Amino acid sequence: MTVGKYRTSGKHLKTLAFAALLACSIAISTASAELKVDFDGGDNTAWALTNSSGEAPAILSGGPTGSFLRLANLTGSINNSIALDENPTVTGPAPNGKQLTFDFRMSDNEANANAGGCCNSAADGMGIGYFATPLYGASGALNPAAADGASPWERPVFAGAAVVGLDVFEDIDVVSLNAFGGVLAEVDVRPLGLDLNNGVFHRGIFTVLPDPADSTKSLWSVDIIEDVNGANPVLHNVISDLPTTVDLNGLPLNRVIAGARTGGAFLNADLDNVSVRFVPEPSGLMPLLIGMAGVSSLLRRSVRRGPVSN
Ligand SMILES: [Ca+2]
Ligand SMILES: [Ca+2]
Ligand SMILES: [Ca+2]
Repeated sequence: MTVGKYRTSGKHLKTLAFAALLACSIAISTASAELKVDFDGGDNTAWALTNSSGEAPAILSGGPTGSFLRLANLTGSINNSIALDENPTVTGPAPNGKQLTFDFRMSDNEANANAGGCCNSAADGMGIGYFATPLYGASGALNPAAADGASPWERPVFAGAAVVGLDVFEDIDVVSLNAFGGVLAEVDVRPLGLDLNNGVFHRGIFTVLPDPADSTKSLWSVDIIEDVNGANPVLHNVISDLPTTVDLNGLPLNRVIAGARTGGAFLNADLDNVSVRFVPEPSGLMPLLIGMAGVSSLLRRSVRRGPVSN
């Protein structure tokens, strides 16, 4: 199936509804509140880097969409972050929902071996999400993964945060969704045909929408557009409409923080095109949302829970 620009792997209607919603939100985004950081002069939100161990993060030029942030390079024992300031236009209650998108690129096992890394596997991975400002502050540099005993970036289980993790060690490809200090879901994406660290940019999309059946809950999804800058990008529904106990009217104030880590095995971990937007007012989108809720209840996929190798 082809939905707009994207070929889909799921071939079901949820994808169609999602893609339509995404297209609408992109089309409307110029007129609605949005956080945007692209490292090419288009940033509307301040950010700061933290180098907690190993080599420092750096802005590099020459990516497929201009400059990008290299959070980790192919050396050992790195722990780095980028913390965006709270952006008042996309923080606080989001009764119609909210969407975080980010482009990520990680290098493969061969690059790790060529750089002298151990274990026949790239490592470790990266993560990105929302961090509550009462706990993490509203501005300035911060690496919540830096404290002793803190969660690692590729398995980002932080209190007062909702974070997507991308874990590739040891020779795995696992996406996790973590919130409130626990793991909501973890998915091995290899059966989807998706390689998280094949050296090209993929686009992660973390969407929170109202749960039409329960106002005390919301529906959380993670989708990945494989090879987003390539000739044939593919949309993968990784986690679909997971009911989660968050009332969007009570969504706390928050800021976006991302980070990456290496150990005895290494990877390049790159980030570009970070955006956050509210799902627009329902006037134009409610038919889509209603349709989406209808088909998703029919087509909701089970999410693998419990232990996946980490
Ligand atoms: Ca860029
Ligand atoms: Ca992989
Ligand atoms: Ca791991």
